[in-house]
Amino acid sequence: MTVLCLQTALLPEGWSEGVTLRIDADGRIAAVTPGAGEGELLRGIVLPGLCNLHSHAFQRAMAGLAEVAGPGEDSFWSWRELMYRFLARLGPDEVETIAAFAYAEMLEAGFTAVGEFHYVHHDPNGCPYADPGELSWRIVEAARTSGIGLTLLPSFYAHGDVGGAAPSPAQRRFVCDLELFARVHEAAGRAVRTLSGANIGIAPHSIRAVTPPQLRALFEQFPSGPVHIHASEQPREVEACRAVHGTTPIALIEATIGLSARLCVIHATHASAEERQRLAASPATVGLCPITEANLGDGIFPAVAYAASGGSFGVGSDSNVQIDAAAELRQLEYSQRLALGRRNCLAEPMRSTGRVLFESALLGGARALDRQPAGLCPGGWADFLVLDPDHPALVGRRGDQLLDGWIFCAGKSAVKEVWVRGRRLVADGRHLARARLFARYRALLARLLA
Ligand code: NGQ
Ligand code: ZN
Repeated sequence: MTVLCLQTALLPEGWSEGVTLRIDADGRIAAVTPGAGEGELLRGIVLPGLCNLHSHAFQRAMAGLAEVAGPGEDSFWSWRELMYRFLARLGPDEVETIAAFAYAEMLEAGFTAVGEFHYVHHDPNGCPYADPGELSWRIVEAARTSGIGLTLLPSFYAHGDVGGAAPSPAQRRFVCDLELFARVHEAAGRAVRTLSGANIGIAPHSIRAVTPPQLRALFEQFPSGPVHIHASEQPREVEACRAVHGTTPIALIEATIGLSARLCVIHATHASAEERQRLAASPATVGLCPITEANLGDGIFPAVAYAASGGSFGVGSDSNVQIDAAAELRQLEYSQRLALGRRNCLAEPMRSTGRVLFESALLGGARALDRQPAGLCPGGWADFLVLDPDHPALVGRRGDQLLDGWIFCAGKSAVKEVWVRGRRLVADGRHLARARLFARYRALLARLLA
């Protein structure tokens, strides 16, 4: 049993001082006792760790490399071509090296778990590896090395566009039929079961890559665990869906598998007002990726209207162009301010915007990755971060001002320690294995970009 005394902590019931946290041998919280003051003192501000509900880890290695204007107008679609070209040079070792370092960076930034939307299954020619779970194993090994909590979401991808179009040559690495996918998923499940704190779901990639009958078959074949799907990120997808199916992507998903608590709709940027209402009234979550959506020019999700109707959401770092939990929440709020021309958009009257953003993403992220209960409470994983009480953006602050200072001013520079399943993985803002993971990552990048 580990016993810690948290100087200041955000508990489900609110801010508390001198909290004694008892953690059992597998890293779950056994007891939380506010005011008890027993145990090894952790100086600073303790927050429950956030789930990063949507990552494509390999894209971290191309961060910043798609910021040069092309010959024509750049868009999500031209970025995707560059991303495919970059991906063609990555094999299993490269995927693992990039993911391990990206996960260490996520931990340093305050994310204690990641939902890896994992769609690269085969070699660059589209041939399955000898073990169809090869790349799933690599993601699991990256999570093991870094210590991050993993929700592995093996992705099913069959087509190049809405209506069952053939995949392009660059998409061959993603493609499975239902039978091959079952083998990939089974191997992925075997890998996941070797890792404490890991779970598995499915990720039908999008209604571009998956037909409605395939979506229904997957939902039935895998009757438990999270179901993540990209939808309505770009107007072109919505138009193509209308043309082929006579309806919009999220309505099509609802008609096919319903809007259950298992479902996390990634992006939903261009959801219609009706789809947005129906999502908000359902137990499904929306996975917002505010930094990537800004970077790719996707558009602005109407988060204020969605949250006002009770919708739940979490955040993801998606393309990993930047890895910073606080910055995702800040970008989400700022997108609403820019669109609406007002301030403190996501908070109810007289509440801290940082507090509302943080708690919404905490609960929504845990639901989307099926990692409940969220927050520092008995039965949950002992996953938390410690903000530096001496950071210039935090000094003199109390209560929710600390969250506002972290989210709107400091960002990841204020993250001092991160603990996952009761183990300290980040100290003084640096992952304990950073030097080794970075040496490998740097050598790989030097080779890739030579
Ligand atoms: C992905 N990323 O799966 O990496 C996608 C691009 C696609 C984003 N949607 C591929 N941001 O959607 O076709
Ligand atoms: Zn994505």
